Amino acid sequence: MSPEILKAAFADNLNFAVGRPAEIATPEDWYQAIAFSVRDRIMHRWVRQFEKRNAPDVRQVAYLSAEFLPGPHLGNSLLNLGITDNARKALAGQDLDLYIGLEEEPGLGNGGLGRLAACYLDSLATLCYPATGYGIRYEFGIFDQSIKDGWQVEVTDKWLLPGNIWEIKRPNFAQVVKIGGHTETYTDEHGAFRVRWIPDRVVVGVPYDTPIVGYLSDSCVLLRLWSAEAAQSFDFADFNRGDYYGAVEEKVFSENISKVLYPNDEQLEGKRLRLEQQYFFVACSIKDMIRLCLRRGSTLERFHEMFCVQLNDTHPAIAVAELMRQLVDKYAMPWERAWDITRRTFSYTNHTLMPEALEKWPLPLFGSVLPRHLEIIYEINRRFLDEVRTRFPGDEGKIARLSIIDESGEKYVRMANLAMVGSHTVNGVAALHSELVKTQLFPDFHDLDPKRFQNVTNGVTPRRFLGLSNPGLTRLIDGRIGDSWLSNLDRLRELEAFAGDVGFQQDWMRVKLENKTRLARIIRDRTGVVVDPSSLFDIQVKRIHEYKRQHLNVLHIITLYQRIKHDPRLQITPRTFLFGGKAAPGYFMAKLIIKLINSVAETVNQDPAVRDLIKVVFLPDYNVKHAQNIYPAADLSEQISTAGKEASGTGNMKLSLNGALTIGTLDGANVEIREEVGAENFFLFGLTCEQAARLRAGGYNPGDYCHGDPELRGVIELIDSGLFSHGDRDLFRPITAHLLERDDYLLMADYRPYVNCQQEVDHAYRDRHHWTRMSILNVARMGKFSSDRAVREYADNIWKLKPFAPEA
Ligand code: NBG
Repeated sequence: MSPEILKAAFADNLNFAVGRPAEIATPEDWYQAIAFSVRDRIMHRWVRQFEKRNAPDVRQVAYLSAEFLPGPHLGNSLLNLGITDNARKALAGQDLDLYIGLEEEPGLGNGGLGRLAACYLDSLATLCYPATGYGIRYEFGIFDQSIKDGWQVEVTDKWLLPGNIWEIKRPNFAQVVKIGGHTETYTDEHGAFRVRWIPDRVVVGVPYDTPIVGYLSDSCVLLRLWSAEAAQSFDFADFNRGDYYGAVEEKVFSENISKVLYPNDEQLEGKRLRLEQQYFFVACSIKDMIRLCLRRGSTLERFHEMFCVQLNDTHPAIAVAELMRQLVDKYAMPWERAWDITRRTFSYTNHTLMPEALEKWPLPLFGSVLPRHLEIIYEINRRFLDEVRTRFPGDEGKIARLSIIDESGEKYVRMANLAMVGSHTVNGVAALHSELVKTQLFPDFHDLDPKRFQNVTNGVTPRRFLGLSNPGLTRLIDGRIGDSWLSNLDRLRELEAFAGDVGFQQDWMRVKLENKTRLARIIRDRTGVVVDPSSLFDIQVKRIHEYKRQHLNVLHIITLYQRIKHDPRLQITPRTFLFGGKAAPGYFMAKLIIKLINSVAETVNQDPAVRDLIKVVFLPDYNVKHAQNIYPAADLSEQISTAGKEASGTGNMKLSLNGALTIGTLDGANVEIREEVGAENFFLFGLTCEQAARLRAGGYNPGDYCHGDPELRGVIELIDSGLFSHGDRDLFRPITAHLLERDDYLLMADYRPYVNCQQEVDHAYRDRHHWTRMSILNVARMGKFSSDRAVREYADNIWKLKPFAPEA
């Protein structure tokens, strides 16, 4: 696509799609014109792809996920189409990056889980797999975070306000979804006993389609997001009776279903609307697949040959019962046959061991929203438990644990058990996590059928997270090993040969410094804090959660602060500590940790005794867009969760891919990152998962650690003294009291090893050539963590999916 053609396209779209001649066009208008032009270029791939995907013998994957976090589209689409440079030329004199930066991101996810789904779409498209991502078009995505007086304030997200050029509404593929009501039995025309569901509400799901284009692949996949609308905009019966408001009310009620994304970590139990959301998008998606299957002239007997469906965590697990309902109730298929098809269709990825995130629904609530599904689940469960009884006669404990219904107290439907029973394969998201899924989470299912368990270690797309975010490093790498590594990340290995090359190291340091200088400007503009780009950038960006232990990082900062105060001549490596991340609005401790970070920042940054040796920054509103500016500037990546708690992590991969060294525990994918980059290029500390378990089993007493370590005691006392809280001695007491009395996440036990390890970091950074060598080796050895590798593993081992042959 030559610059001339693009230039003409921009001008045309500015005139005809945006309707603003160049003389009066604002940057927003230009953004739109460019976006329309890029979308046009994607369109013909999309049309061809649709035909190919729906050809009679093609099997495709449907990735069902309540969350997708794609990030802004324009920059990435330009990169993937290979036209960024020509677009720049076409805009001679104008600032393409300014326009790219104007795009609102679709924040349709909380964090790692939604972002992983987006990385997988990028890889599915790049590798030419036939795929559709199905999800919810939330009108309000994850809240925007601002910081007032050190506290998080949630502001409603308004991503759709400026309009969304990347989506196309498809009212002709809308689906009707039933909710509530009751069931009835009847005898059909063949004399067979049947059940029907009489709902008390129906809503319409309207799909909005966004094409996701692959990297230089000529291919794209479809992201189909469902939006809820009222069955009729007006109930004319009510309207004619004069009840105008009553009629409108129904519309508002229906539209509520796709209104807002629920922030995770919060107590979701009993949130009816959340269950309705899950069912809503699952029902629309299953019906859409059935429609496509029948449209291809196939019978539903072959459903599982046309579609494999991946359940991204348990949020879409109701799909198991919904497919059964469709096959048995609507298409009159015998139960056994329908169950066989269902089991061959689904596979399930588990993304967490945290008990509070394992979804369960109170039985009465579940039955009132989905009465028919509850009956179907009972029948699935009855048959399943009968099988279990024959294999493990008399083991009632096992039966109770395997049951889809939790009957230990108040009754619940366990979504993870439903997903397990209804899937042919379950996988965890890192080697360690997949082991824990077998041994801790589902040991009884593992006894029953060990072959069903697999591991697929997460991966991230190098396109967005290196090619797009870090053009400086990309150019440097291209200059040495060519540019094919972006679609074959293993080729980064070739950089190993240059790890000791002083010239290359200098270029590497220069790029890092440029990235840090850019981030320093952003920090100054957004927070007013001035940081030194030559200091060590120590970065922890991720959701705020006690298990991720941002407060352990804070304890280290206060330790350094204390040391500097005690010894005015102390020499340490100057550091900038950067935090970013949102806390669930209802998670008190997480919000207090944000306040603590900001309070420590305020005190430390202003204290002249610190001599600017340390700076602490909390960058508000961490999201994909901001992440893209942060990763390239990191020297040190904080991956310090309590071992056994972080399923995988993906930020750890993105940071390392951008040349940061990791300080981390043996948790999640850290274990494999360390294996790949080499123990000598990784700062390891802390308890292992087994040690943590033993410590807890032996009666952990966090107070002992504190009393036995004067420095740690000093840190806790400093927090309790009110120094960071304008004299308020109680403000942070919930944190310190928890640490001393319970310390669920073992910060006290890991404190000393962590602080000592940080000292090693401090020393290592002084030898810049050695540090740079380690940084180069980290990048060179990140090939495994490409989402291309992960998607290939899913396709080969779980979905049994073949890519399209490349076009001639
Ligand atoms: C998250 C885990 C992360 C993991 C992502 C993607 C949930 C429920 N889980 O460790 O906490 O990297 O999933 O797999 O959001």
